[in-house]
Amino acid sequence: MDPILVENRGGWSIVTLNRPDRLNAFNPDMHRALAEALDRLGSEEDCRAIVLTGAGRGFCAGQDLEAVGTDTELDQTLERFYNPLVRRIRAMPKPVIAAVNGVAAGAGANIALACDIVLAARSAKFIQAFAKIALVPDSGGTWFLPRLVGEARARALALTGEAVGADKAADWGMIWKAVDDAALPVEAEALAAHLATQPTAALALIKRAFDGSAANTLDAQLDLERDLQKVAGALPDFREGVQAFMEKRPARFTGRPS
Ligand code: T3D
Repeated sequence: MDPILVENRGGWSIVTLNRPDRLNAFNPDMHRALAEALDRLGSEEDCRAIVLTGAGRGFCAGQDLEAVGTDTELDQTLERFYNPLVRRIRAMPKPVIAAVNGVAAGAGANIALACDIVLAARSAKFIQAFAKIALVPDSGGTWFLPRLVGEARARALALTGEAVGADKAADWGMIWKAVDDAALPVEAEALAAHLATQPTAALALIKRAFDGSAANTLDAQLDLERDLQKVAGALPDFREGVQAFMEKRPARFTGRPS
């Protein structure tokens, strides 16, 4: 069974973590297949948005604890697999939507949070499961969580490993939206299909602006916005967007950088 399924939906693609009997926990094969798929989709001009979801009843249960065995050099797994995965998602020059169809635990939760927009089925849960096995939240969890939900909630979630349901996650600002379970694929597809018609190169610049803001002072961020706006202003989609507005018609964006 392929650990990762990739389907081209015409303008956007859906990537499915596919080890449902292990709640899509990561092993090295799944990591390698996901990296290969994301690298390919990242450079495909015709793919203008990506949906990441899980097969079966879970989204992802993090590291496959059978595969890790008694390995004590866990830093190597992070260095080889998880950290490049989070960096790949953040640097992807197009929107990445997590469609969290079920439980997202450990690194699985934080990989969802690394995505640009997180939709979750109402029955899904987010669990910082690390402390329960005497580990530290990884895959960016200690960076994403305090920024999303604030220090108090982030610390408590990491220290207790308490599950957060999708509705509460949305109320807390951890994710974009909780939707009825049956509606998740439809909502995720509609969002991806919409984003695939938008000015992709400009969306990539927006991602860069937000990534920069995390470490920047207001002054530095103003400079970054100025620099990115210079690039955006030279995009053919900017000309098309303005022209479409003036002509009172929908814009026909190519998404291309030139
Ligand atoms: O470098 C490194 O390697 C360190 C990196 C660490 C990154 C991490 O992600 S550490 C955190 C690892 N993940 C966990 O600790 C979560 C473990 N799983 C759970 O706590 C529970 O499975 C869930 C809360 C996610 C879901 O519970 P539930 O009751 O809905 O399902 P279940 O019955 O526990 O799981 C269903 C099956 O999936 C079960 O197999 P079975 O009994 O049907 O044959 C279970 O063993 C398997 N499974 C679930 N999670 C994992 C897993 N198998 C391997 N690894 C898992 N992480």
